[in-house]
Amino acid sequence: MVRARAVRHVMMIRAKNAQLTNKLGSAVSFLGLSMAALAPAHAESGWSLLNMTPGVTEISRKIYGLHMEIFWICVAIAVIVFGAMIYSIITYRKSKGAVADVTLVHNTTVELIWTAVPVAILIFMAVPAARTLVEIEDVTKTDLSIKVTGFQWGWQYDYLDNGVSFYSHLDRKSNKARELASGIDPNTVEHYLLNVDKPLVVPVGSKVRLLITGADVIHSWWVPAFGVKKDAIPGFINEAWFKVDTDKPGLYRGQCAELCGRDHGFMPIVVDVRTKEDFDAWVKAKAAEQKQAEAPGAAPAQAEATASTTTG
Ligand SMILES: [Cu+2]
Repeated sequence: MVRARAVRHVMMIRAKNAQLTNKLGSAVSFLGLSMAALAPAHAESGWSLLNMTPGVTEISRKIYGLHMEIFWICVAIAVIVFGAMIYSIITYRKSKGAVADVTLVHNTTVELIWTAVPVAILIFMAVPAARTLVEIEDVTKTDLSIKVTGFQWGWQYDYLDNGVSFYSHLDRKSNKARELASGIDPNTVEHYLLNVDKPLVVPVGSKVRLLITGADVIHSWWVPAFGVKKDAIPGFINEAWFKVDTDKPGLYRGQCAELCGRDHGFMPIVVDVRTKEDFDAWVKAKAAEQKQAEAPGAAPAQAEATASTTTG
């Protein structure tokens, strides 16, 4: 019966009753609050801010789907269990002359049922979850590889296919406003602490592989809209991938999600997702600019690049 109920609830979700889903989802989805804050500007408001967002990749939508399916299963179980409990407490209370039913203490059939039903529910949840997990880990057939290095406190991006490499730091406006007695109201700074000087630029509709590592301590590269959150650990290379829907170019924001020291809160991530043509043009220009900077006689640019690494 629990299973039938669960299936019915899952079907409800598939009917995409978004409003109700968001309202109830919000009650338990604490993490979703910050995730929604990182979503693009056109994001929803009100109750839906408390839930996860479906994101802009197939994987992120699958993760969202799993989140909602399992949420509804939990709701169904809670309704059944607490319903039975509250009903029993009220109906069979001592003051009404209720006497404990001792036959249930060792009832093999009941014990079998309350073992089998949870196992069935767990399998019902584990199969789609495992399938999605395998897909998340599948970094084959990628179009582009980028090495992401977290450092105190910023990100370094190396485009392994074409040699483009740069550092990405908190933008100047946020950086100024965050200083003590800066006199700047953070509310007046657009995308306060969620903006960078140089965003990671990627093409839309391409499978982008990230090789994630850390230069000093453990950081974590987290962009909710892509369904990607991967630790950047010194001495290890973690892999992740994302493929943004072809109709969803734009700016997507994230943050370091591993407490990494004093300025942990000041190393945001911005991904600029462009059309393939725009991306190709950007890579070409960036590679040329870099080549020029590295050419003999271009010492100032080189010095500046080195300085940015050391000042972090
Ligand atoms: Cu960090």
